[in-house]
Amino acid sequence: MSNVNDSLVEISKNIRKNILKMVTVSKSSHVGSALSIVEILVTLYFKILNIDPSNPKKEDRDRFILSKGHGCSALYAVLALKNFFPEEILESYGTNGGTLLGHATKEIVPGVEVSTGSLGHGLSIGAGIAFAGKHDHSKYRVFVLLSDGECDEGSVWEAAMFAAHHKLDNLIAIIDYNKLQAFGRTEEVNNLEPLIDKWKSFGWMVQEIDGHNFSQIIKVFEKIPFKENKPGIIIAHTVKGKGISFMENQLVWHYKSPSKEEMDLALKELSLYEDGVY
Ligand SMILES: Cc1ncc(C[n+]2csc(CCOP(=O)(O)OP(=O)(O)O)c2C)c(N)n1
Repeated sequence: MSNVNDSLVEISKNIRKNILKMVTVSKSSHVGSALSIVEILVTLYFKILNIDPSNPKKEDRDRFILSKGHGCSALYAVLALKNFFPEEILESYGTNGGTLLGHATKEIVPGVEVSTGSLGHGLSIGAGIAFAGKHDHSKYRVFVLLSDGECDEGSVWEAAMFAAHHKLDNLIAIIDYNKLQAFGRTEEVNNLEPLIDKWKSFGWMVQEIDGHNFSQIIKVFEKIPFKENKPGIIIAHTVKGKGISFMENQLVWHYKSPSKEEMDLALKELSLYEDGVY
């Protein structure tokens, strides 16, 4: 493994630690959803996106939209580590009077481009921003991270048609394909397969990766645009609850929040447990 990947692995461990603490202290849901997207977010924010934490509204910045807004504890942890705001603010996540709410919220959280949480809207908003970018001859790119369950929404496919029609090769969607939703397996709730063929038939250039493998993630992002005049989509195979053995692929961790003991156990697995630090 290269040095670059080593440092991304270290950053990811830190992000997982912060996610676990945030959801435990606030007794909130969606820990599995957040753990599923850590490597994708870390690669984007620490290697790929053209962004400046000291100037979050910089005109030519790349735009990132977390369409699966319920996974925002991961985004907040990444934004804090990237110095968009002080790490201490993470402690207020999901608490009364705090600024970090349980779904991604713009304006009050520096670095969050779009408020999300109601699933199925991020791609439409991203397509609109990408369309505006083309119109203005801007160089920025728009990245939208969706969940698999979100693809049940008709609005996703409306945006898919719009983006292909308008040749938005500055738009890149990523599907966090962890195969679990809130109440069941994706294939049982509403089977998405053949997912790759569906996106291809909508006029998108499709790439498929392991969404926890840094080499694959970096490589695919470096290929953008996948093809001139076509929007790109990355189907990232992931594991809900990734990194914590007793949370991996377990539906219960969509809604359940960890107890203090479960958090300690999880931090021990990450080798980041510090007795008494909570
Ligand atoms: C429009 C809409 N309907 C329902 C919900 C409630 N909800 C929150 S998360 C979720 C599904 C979770 O599964 P998935 O979208 O695949 O995301 P994951 O947590 O696996 O990343 C649902 C139905 C919502 N947030 N928005």
